[in-house]
Amino acid sequence: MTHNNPDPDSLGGALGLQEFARQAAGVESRLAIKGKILRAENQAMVRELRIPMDRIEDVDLAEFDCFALVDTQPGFGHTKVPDGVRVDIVLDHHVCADATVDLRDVAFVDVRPEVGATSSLVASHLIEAGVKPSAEAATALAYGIKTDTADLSRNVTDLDLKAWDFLFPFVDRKRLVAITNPRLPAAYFQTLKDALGKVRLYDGLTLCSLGRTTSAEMVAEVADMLLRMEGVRAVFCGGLVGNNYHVSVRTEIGGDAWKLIREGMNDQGGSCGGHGSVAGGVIPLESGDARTLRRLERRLEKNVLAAAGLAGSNAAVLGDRDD
Ligand SMILES: [Mn+2]
Repeated sequence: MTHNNPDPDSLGGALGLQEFARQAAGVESRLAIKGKILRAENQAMVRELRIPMDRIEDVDLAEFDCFALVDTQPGFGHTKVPDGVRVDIVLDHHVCADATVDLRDVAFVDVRPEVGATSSLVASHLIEAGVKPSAEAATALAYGIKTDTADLSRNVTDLDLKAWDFLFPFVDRKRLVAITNPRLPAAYFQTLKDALGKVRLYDGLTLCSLGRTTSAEMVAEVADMLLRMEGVRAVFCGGLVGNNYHVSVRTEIGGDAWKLIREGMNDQGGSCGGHGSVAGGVIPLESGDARTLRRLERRLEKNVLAAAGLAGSNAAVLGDRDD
């Protein structure tokens, strides 16, 4: 099982673990998810690689001897381990502030927060076991590494590079390109247009609240995009999906995204996690009405500015061209 609304790294890691179980141990497994596959790229990944998966609620868990969590940990806000299930394996690279995480009863724990992608960590087990991955597993793992490390540019360790070199000869490059460049719905560009109108620029720090939006992935995508602006060293981006306010933080390499999200979300409830220059979190709200949302956004902005040493500064916005 992955975290809710699985991203490429969690899907890649899960597929890699299945490959490991099949080839190194002769064990068949099923991949189960909760939530939806939301980004167009992630949907293309599932389609191109024909990733077989079930909804966790449709799986009869009593039929299984072993339960693994990939790219997440028990107790994380975006992961609900089904009642009565004992977790046997945890493969992850996130740091978490939640005190509820308890790994003492888990038989096999491999959590390495310094590694750029869970997919790299899973690939290292394939390397050690001498497993030659299928094109599907290799492509999924490689795409997981590619997305979590922004093309091997962020949070990269020697292990990520070693995993990439190992996987690349097995990767189906044609399908990898199809996954990386899918067609996008018009609604995507509408969201982008709205987001740009809500950007608040401070000295080296950019905030953007999308208001009500389509998915947590959209929040992450806008955060990634805004970090590319010249002079921007950190981005704090949020958006409401249902009654949950999702936050994505990005910093330039060497920055501490987790510190910024922790201090930004201070006293607002919810949960957050992250590693290096990437962090994400979610704040459950009692109501998703406009007033509640505005008040939350104001408190977050105040916290984030204080955390960045910018308390009291004024925001600039992306205005209309006047020429
Ligand atoms: Mn990951």
